[in-house]
Amino acid sequence: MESTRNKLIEILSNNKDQYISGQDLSEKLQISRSAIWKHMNELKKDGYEIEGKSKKGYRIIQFPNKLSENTIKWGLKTNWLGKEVIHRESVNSTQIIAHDAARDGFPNGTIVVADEQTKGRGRITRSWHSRRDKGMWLSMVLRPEIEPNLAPQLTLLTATVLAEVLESYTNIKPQIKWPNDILVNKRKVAGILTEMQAEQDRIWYVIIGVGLNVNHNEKELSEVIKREATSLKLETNKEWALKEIIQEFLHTFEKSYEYYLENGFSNIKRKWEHYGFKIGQEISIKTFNEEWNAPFLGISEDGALVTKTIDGNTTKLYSAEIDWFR
Ligand code: BT5
Repeated sequence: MESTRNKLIEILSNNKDQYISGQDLSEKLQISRSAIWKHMNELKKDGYEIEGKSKKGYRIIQFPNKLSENTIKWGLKTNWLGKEVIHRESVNSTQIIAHDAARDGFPNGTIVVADEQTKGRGRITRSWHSRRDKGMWLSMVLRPEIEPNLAPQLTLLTATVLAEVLESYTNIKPQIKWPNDILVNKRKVAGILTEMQAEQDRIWYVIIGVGLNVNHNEKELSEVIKREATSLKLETNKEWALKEIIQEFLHTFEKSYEYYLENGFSNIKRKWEHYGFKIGQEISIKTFNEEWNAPFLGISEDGALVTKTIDGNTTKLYSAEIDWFR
């Protein structure tokens, strides 16, 4: 049922400028014309605008803007990521829902998407502004068979995926600020939050949360973050279809994640360093109890920040805040 509908959407999408007859569709999909008619009605319920003309056939006029489990799934090209979608209009945080889902046994690849978050989370105790319908507020439930100490690599992997998707899809030039911020023109457009449940040598599950500002105009970026944040719309002067960005992200993530599980981190490291912000330059570093300036030398094979200590020795940092000189 679901795959027939996906195929139907694919055929309609590939024939946007012409009508395709009920007969053609019924042959291509190997279902009756009345079954096609039923599928069309389902699509309309989810916001697709489809024109049906007798003698000519069907043509898609408008794809839905609103998100729903169906609109996210239909046309999604992944094999396992996002096969289970939990969509809510308003939630405190998609991370919380995803943790619950993971504990309740939802499968690897389940995603949680919300139109709005009232208590979106950043790292530590920071918050994430998630205005209704303006961005991608998404969490993924993953059950990777890797050692818990490698989990930070997943944040870096996610950052490279976001950077790649933004670059290829919107044509902007993103940069990644270690470890988890995506910047465009030095302003933050996206953030990533990785949380996990693990034992000493085994991960039960990982929740990767991604927040991406998409269609905010200047006023809609809240006062607090306005100076440091941006959205795709502000950078490109156009509105973007959330559904398509989500599908593009999931598709690219799935490929990259599978490659990582099979081949390890080195490819991701290379990509990350390609997008890395301030690599080779002086940055300011803040750890739990110290603050100093040092060159940002790159990232290590295990995903740490490589820099120098105050005494000038090369060192790896696993958690720190970095800043730069504006
Ligand atoms: C992050 O934390 O950047 C991780 C953000 C993860 C958000 C996603 S949305 C889906 C999922 N559900 C959640 O509840 N969270 C995840 P951090 O590096 O700590 O950055 C937080 C800081 O970014 C804040 O203190 C603000 O300064 C800034 N900030 C908050 N909202 C922002 C926004 N919408 N755009 C840009 N910057 C923002």
